[in-house]
Amino acid sequence: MFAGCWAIIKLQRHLGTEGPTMIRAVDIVLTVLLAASLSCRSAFGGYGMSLFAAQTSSPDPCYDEHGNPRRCIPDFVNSAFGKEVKVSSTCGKPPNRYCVVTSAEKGDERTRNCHTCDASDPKKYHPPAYLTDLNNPHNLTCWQSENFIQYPQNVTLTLSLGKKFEVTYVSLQFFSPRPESMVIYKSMDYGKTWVPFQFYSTQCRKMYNKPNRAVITKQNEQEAVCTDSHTDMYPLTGGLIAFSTLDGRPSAHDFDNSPVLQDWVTATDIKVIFSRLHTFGDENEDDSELARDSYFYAVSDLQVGGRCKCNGHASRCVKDRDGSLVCECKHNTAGPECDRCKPFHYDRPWQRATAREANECVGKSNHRPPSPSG
Ligand SMILES: [Ca+2]
Repeated sequence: MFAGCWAIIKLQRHLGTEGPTMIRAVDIVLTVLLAASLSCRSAFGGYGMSLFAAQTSSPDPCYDEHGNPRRCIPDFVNSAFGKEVKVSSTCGKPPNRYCVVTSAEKGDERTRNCHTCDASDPKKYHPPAYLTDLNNPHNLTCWQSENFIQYPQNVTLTLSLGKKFEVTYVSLQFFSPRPESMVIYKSMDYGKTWVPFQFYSTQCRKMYNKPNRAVITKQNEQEAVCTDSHTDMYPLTGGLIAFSTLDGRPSAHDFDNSPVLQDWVTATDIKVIFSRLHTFGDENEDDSELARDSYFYAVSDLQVGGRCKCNGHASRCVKDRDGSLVCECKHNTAGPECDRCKPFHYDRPWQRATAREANECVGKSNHRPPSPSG
């Protein structure tokens, strides 16, 4: 019943213990608020509506009270919320039996309760849409894979964010035990190429040819590491995996001046690959069918926490005429990420805004914007 709340508290603890920067501390608080506010957002037509309300009730955050430009950033959001996730395996087509293993504690006797997954019955189906729907702790909805898909055959979840985001964390709340091995990837070019974000495995070297818990230095800040944390089979349900993109990266405290990390957190798409299941070692026994029906992946919530990437030149993202998500650029900038100067404003090279300097684009006839709304 309180599994969802527990997950948020745990996520908060996870992110909080490893020295978040000031910016990220704010993000964590917002993460908690976000979970509470998502229900309101969906009731009022979602993301756009709540931002619209914020926009009309306060002055433009991209300019100060004197009309001078200043850095502005879009709200922290769960950018996965309501988005489609493409998955390589879902139970129920045709209908199949699956068995949930429970035991009060590690070492206790295990019991199996079997059910049916059936794509033709909404009450018994576990579609991918349940990964990114409203996460109601009182009524958890789960995506579930087919039974016993084991290495080298992977199960893949792919999520397109629709534009560039600066990702603070990727989290998965499991209904099944967490995988024995899995990888989180990101793409910066809408899924053409992928780079690993993080590896999780009880055997990093064997599965991914990576050392376990390698130290990140200034020289390899843009490198994915492998860890055996968060890979225990217990808890059998409700386990969380939360990857914080800046955790343990030396330049995180100076993010404004680190193009490497600004690049590292940027993603248009996220992909999660489950490589190996945990088993109790009973899958080859006499009653192996019953045992095999107990092994599958089930996830109740996939979140990608972050901000629409606008390089400090927009306070919100909006849908353009084609329905694509774009930054609402200020400071005489243009482009989907406010990543260039708008025409006739090339007197100074484009730059990302920092906390100290808005770095607005300027033109010959217009060295200050005519009005805050311009
Ligand atoms: Ca769900």
